[in-house]
Amino acid sequence: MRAACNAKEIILATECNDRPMLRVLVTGFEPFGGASANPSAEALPLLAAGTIGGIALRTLLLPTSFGEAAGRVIGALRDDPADIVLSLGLAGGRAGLTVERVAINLADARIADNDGVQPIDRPVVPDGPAAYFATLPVKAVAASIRDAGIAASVSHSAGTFVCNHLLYSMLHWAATHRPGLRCGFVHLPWLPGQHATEPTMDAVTVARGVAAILGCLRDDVPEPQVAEGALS
Ligand code: PCA
Repeated sequence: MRAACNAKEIILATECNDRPMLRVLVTGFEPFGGASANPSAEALPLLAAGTIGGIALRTLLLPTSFGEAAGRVIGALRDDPADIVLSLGLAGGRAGLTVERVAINLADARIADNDGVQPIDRPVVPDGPAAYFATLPVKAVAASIRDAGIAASVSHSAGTFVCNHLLYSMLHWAATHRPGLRCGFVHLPWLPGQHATEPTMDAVTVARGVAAILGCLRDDVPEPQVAEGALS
């Protein structure tokens, strides 16, 4: 299949030629923990509205549920395969888009999920490896977001709640069932008005950041050899 350029390609209006179409599924989460909104859910319709050059983009809103989220994604991919799953979620307190590098085989929930489930010290996959690395070029992705003028960094912990559970589950499924499928996760700050003192970012800026990520992935930007480690 070839990339189709059209006038609606406003977000990524760069060259769009003979490259094969990259199939990307972007997921977001419903609000959780008593909040009324989730930036990842708010960003999805903005992305769908902006068609992306060279990318066949689909979006999927997921329940914030340990038991449901990964199965929904896997079901969607069985119906209609993708090359990349890029998942989004809220991590209140973070100042920019944080590109997760690692998912760990641990569910240790500080609060219950939207099904009332609160696992403590449970593996995501019994007897699975302790951790997986995300299979996206996380430093290149973070740099592409910053190049768009939006704060971003690499994160070395996706936490131990539903987002980590989803990333681990997807990386495990890819490793065991879909070699070649690449999976990554980006955590987002609060939306404006969601928190009085911690950093916020509006959904349009988030969507612009995601568009920058999609361009980076479409263009196959290699991982730069730059330091982006952290002490914590
Ligand atoms: N953030 C939570 C789960 C859903 C979401 O948006 C997390 O970081 O695990």
